[in-house]
Amino acid sequence: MRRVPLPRRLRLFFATGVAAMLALAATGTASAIQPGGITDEARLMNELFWIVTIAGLAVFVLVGAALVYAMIRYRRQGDELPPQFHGGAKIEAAMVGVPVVIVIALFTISMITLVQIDDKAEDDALTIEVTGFQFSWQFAYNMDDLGTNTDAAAEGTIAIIGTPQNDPVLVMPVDEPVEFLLKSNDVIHSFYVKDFLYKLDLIPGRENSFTVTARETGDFSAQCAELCGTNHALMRFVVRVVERDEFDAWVAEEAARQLGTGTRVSASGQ
Ligand SMILES: [Cu+2]
Repeated sequence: MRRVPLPRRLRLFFATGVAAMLALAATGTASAIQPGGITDEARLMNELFWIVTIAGLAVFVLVGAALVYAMIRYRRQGDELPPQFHGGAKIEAAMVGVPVVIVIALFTISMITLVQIDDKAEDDALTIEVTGFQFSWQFAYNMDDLGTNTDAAAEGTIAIIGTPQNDPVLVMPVDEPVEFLLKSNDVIHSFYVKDFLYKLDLIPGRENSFTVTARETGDFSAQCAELCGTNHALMRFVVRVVERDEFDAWVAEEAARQLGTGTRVSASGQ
């Protein structure tokens, strides 16, 4: 068998390496363009993403470098059989030990992040009851459960009900924990707000909940992320994060409009 000369093998190797690096860079750029999220929870998840990505890249570079070194340094030098040996306690221990340490570290960091993200809101936090239906959303606010500034004696519920033609707007205050209670009366939907870096299913017969603290105001587009029927694609909505006083003014306005006439809007009705 004729040996392929080293320069050509090296060229092949580097071409493959450059292609792999370009592919990686493209992925990296896509992630860099992807916003890190607007909630405390999203930022924690984003941090975890970068920790895992950088750890993965470090392993890739170290293993790649060791591979290149071994390929060049120990390439076939001639027809003489190199020294043969069996086993290597130190190397074997390192090859088992290092990955175990990395896996334990990543598991621990992930668990800590998971627990922080799953942290439930205090009872006095604003609760928004989200009901998904074919094919839009209802967002209901109990007047006695509005977070800061709540009048515990207030009665009634205000609700924003969307239609497939008219995307509903979910209004929430910035800088305070908001709890979402997710329900469905028909099929499984999924509450997905890209800028929360989070989605959670709405399952008939059960109540899912999660809590976020938004840190940026603005309008953020969101949608159902579970194929739920013909008009699934029309199940969009907008999350509008506003300052607390703007939220209070909005609630007052909706309450006057929806409750002032004596018509009580039921949270469970569609
Ligand atoms: Cu849906």
